[in-house]
Amino acid sequence: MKKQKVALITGVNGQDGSYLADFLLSKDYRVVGLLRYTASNDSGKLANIQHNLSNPNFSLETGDITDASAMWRIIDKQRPDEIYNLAAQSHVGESYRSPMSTAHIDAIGPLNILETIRCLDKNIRFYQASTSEMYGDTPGPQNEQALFSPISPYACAKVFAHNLTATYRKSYDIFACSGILFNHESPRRGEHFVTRKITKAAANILANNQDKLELGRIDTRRDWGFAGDYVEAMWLMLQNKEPTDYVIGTGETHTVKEFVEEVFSLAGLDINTHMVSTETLYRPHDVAFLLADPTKAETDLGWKRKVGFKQLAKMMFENDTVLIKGKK
Ligand code: F7E
Repeated sequence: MKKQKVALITGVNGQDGSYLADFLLSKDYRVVGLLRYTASNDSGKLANIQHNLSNPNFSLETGDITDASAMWRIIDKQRPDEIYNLAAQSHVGESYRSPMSTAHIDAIGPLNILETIRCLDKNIRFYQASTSEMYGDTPGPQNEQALFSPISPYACAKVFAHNLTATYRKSYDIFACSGILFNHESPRRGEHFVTRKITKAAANILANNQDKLELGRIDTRRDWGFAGDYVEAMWLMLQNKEPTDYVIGTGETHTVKEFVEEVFSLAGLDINTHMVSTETLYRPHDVAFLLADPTKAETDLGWKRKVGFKQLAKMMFENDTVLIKGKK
């Protein structure tokens, strides 16, 4: 009988972690999710994984990726075949306010995991969540050869982790790769990211809970895809013959304003009446233009996004409409 594969997912309760858990469980993996310990019994933090809690192939460990001893203890106990490092302080704006904790979580966290793999079992395959933010001011379209030019503490920490992953691959022959994922969204997206803020506000305005959506810059461009599509790419990278890094995105770019227009047209709302852009929400420096060139992933992995921009906006807006109606 074929041995059941074991995957450890850090950040399992986040958007990507929860979609990846669903995906791997559907492939008959035993999935171990890592959660950061909190003394409060906040049920909200389990919302994205609630539906898997009774699955015998799903279990949770508590620990923090910034704690090397905790990572050693958990990896030694679980002996996973694959580790997906999705835990992060992932809010770019917040990284300006909390640069040190961002560096600890996003740079030292992956180092702790890679060191454990190196010392304990070099057969464990490792996936690092890299990001299009690393390109900063580099003009698009961005592919694997484009220059990293980070302009936020978040992006600086992610570049460190990205380079470290390649270093462990080259120096120690560890199957370690990074997915350079462009923005990816879903109904499970955190409410502080711009797409979810927009879809939630539109639903709230329709329900008379809110009058205006306040945003920062609306002229920045992002390549937005569906998170559910992107977790498959993570898995494909670890099933590859050779480890290497891949850009994952849609190959389409839109401004924040275009996302608002798309959602507001679904809601029948007037952008001039219900949206305002205020400088107080601007970042010290914002990435202006992101556009993925995912040719390498499409060619090597046979991966392609399924959900497009309009479908994504609709899916998220409809979900928030249902959620807000349910709260009334
Ligand atoms: O901002 C602008 C903001 O926070 C998108 C993370 O997952 O993707 C994400 O990073 C744009 C920026 O995503 C608001 O200034 C305007 O230009 O949704 P976001 P992000 O910064 O692109 C990458 C790939 C990651 O790796 C990150 O972890 O929207 N914007 N007004 C706003 N953004 C927010 N959050 N809130 C606003 O009110």
